[in-house]
Amino acid sequence: MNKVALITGITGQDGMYLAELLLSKGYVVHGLRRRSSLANTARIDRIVEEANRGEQRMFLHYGDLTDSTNLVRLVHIIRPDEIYNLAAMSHVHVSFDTPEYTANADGIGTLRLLEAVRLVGLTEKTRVYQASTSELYGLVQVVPQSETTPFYPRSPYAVAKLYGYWITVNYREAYGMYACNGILFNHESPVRGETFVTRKITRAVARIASSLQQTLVLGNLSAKRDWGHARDYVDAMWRILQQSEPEDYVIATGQTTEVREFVRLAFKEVGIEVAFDGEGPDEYGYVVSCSNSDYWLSAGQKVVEVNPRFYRPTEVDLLLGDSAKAQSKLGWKPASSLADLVKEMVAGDLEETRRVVDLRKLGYSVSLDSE
Ligand code: NDP
Ligand code: GDR
Repeated sequence: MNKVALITGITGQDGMYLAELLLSKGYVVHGLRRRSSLANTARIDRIVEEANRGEQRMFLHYGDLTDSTNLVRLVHIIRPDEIYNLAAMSHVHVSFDTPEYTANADGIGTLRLLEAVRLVGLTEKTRVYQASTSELYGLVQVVPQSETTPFYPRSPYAVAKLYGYWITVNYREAYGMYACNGILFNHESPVRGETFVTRKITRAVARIASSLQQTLVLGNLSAKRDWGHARDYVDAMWRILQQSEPEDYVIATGQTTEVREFVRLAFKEVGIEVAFDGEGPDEYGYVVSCSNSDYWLSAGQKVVEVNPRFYRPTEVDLLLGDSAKAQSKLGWKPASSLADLVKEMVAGDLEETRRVVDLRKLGYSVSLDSE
């Protein structure tokens, strides 16, 4: 019998990679999608189509983590072997504007899902993965951060996820459920949401190189993140649910990089050398040299600006994970390097940019969204 999985957040970055992975392992995959006025399934349309060419192996259901009766009904109908709770309002900066909704979806939403499993009587059958986060460490006291490092959340998002973390532990201890937290550090890909910093940077690099954008406007350039590839990280999620005992795991690369350095690496991919000058809001990035004759950038040209509107009221300055436990118990390690990741992301955005340029050459009016 094929295993049955339910993925909440299937239309997001990780949902896409996880659905692909589970289908490749023979699972039947059910996904929770939100109703929206415009289609929100762009990331998974191809996967759904391929999965359902013969016998149907992928199913999408309307629902929302703020709607418990819907979750109970779906868990009752699907009776999943595994649930991956990836749905969340996942943007740290936005959570300062929508703190109550974030708490509802990311914190109580996790409870609703666990409670659905319990109410339907599936505590012995269904294994639950909770998408916990390195943001829990927040105001970091210990470097690197592992499963035993104390938490100090620094945003409404992280505080909501703290509740999600502990309610998962509590359902494991109280009801003997196989429920686990993956404490994942930042992971990115060409389908990363456009307002997270890596994708914002790679998209801007492609557009600036193609003369579709003048400058990249960012916030705190000194923040340091442990960035991995989403494809590697969904593999860790799956492994976490295949063990004999339910436990929590840190998933990270063990390398940390400044936002400023990510910018430099991304521009380097298109042959543009960038340097930085100034400090705080007065800092800017400028072109030192451009070795690609396709691009019309000249030395001294300003390509990066800092605007405090992208600063957060409370920031997480430094994240660096220690995934030794996952490496020894799950046999997991990241396959992609940061250099591979930057290359793949810039290539993806260049392709998108070329499409826009080509359409404009044909006389079509194509508008570009921006942050
Ligand atoms: P995305 O923002 O790309 O995807 C989030 C998903 O959740 C989308 O499918 C979104 O739907 C859905 N969603 C949002 N709110 C609700 C809701 N109220 N009810 C149902 N679905 C909802 O996130 P990622 O794929 O990057 O991350 C997956 C999970 O992992 C998230 O929980 C995130 O907080 C967590 N995480 C992510 C890390 C990362 O670096 N990527 C690191 C650590 C943890 P829609 O498409 O309609 O918006
Ligand atoms: P993060 O990711 O907050 O770590 O949360 P994000 O890419 O948003 O920020 C990373 C760092 O970059 C700094 N930064 C900017 N960030 C954004 N978004 N936009 C900017 O213009 C900008 N300029 C500088 C930020 O201040 C921050 O320090 C991500 C999400 O995926 C969470 O859901 C997940 O839990 C954590 O990673 C681990």
